[in-house]
Amino acid sequence: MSALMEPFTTAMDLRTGQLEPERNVGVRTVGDMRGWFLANDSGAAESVVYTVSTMPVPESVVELQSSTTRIHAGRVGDEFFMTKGHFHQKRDRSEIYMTVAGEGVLLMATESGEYRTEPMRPGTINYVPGGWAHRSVNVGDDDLVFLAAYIGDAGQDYATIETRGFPVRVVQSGSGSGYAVVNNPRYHAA
Ligand code: PAN
Ligand code: ZN
Repeated sequence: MSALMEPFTTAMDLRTGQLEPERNVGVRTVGDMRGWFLANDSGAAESVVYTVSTMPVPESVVELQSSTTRIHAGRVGDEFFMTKGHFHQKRDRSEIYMTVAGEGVLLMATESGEYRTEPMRPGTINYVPGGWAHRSVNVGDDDLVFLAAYIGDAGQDYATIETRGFPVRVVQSGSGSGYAVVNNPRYHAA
């Protein structure tokens, strides 16, 4: 029998989402996300859209993966900064998001093109059932920070979203931090 994992603790600053110790960080820039936004980016390709800090846990069904995501405030064209979004590789694997800071929209969609939006603000706990692709969008003026916890062997399938997109986009509307959910002209249904 293999050795048990060592327990470990991470401290999160509840105002900023900063982790101590910091965990394995992935960075997505505007340049990395070319083609994911509808507009061609006119801004700096090296601008950071979001970072993801992932806990060091094996990708096994008996474990719980978790990560902290920080989406900066900004837009490409009229579209707010957002995560790429994905289905889980194992489609039936579910997930929980808890928002720590900022204001966002959690966009979810099924393979058949149904979609839902749910609010994200400090203290909200969103449940993402199996079968729903999920993308988070920062519609506020500050960083959107949230903790995600998911079944360890879920895996992330980005290719399906890269090919088909989400049925809708979350765009700026009016002045300030108003937003609207509009059809995505590039969406390809399954
Ligand atoms: C989250 C996401 C994270 C970044 O941990 O992976 O917010 O979004 P993308 O993975 O779409 O770039 C999650 O949903 N994990 O399954
Ligand atoms: Zn996920």
